[in-house]
Amino acid sequence: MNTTNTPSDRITESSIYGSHLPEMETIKEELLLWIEDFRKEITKQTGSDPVEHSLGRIKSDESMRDKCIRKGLPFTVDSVLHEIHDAIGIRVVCAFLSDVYTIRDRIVKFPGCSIHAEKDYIRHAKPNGYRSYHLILNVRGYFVEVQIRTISMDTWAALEHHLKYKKHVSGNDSLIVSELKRCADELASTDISMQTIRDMIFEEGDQTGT
Ligand code: 0O2
Repeated sequence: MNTTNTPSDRITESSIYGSHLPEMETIKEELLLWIEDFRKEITKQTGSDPVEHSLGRIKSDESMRDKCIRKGLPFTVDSVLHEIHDAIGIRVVCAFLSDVYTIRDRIVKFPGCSIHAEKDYIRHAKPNGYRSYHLILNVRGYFVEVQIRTISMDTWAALEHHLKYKKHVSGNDSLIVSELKRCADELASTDISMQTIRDMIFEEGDQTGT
């Protein structure tokens, strides 16, 4: 038995992703760097940072196991890499609505990536009020789920996750469901107002040459 494993060997051995894990980590880091470089570039050009924060994660074995059970899949490398598309996850949180689409346009230009699926839950919010822009990319044979959203959308998703996501909410909980939806819609309306204010400030700046 080999007792001289490196830390990365040990992670590899204990994970469902096995020997795929180092490449998955590399893809995650490269994508985050791609976003970070763009962020710096835009901030330099316009003085306005399009990204509030970004983060990446490899879905834990525990979450993956739960997801396989939920989807009726066996907990195998094939399931987690091919049937499930968010083993690698990136989330980008933007200040303004228009930034979400600016970031989307940058991300899809990541060298060697192709778009497997794209869901605009901002223009087409989920019935419960969830909003976010989702991209499923294929990068060097691995799926990556990218979620791009505003601070308001992120706040709602985090709070809703705490409250009920993945827990059964029955018809008797319709008040909870409708209250959550109301909060999501109010935040969405605030996002539109904040975007309008930003556009007014920028237009004014343009007119005065500042
Ligand atoms: P998590 O947060 O990773 O533990 P999928 O379930 O991914 O195979 P589906 O249903 O088409 O396929 O995915 P969808 O609806 O695009 O959602 C994928 C992810 O978006 C979820 O991953 C959540 O992170 C987030 N999401 C979607 N709907 C909601 C929602 O109503 N509330 C919140 N808070 N997040 C949501 P996971 O793996 O389900 O969960």
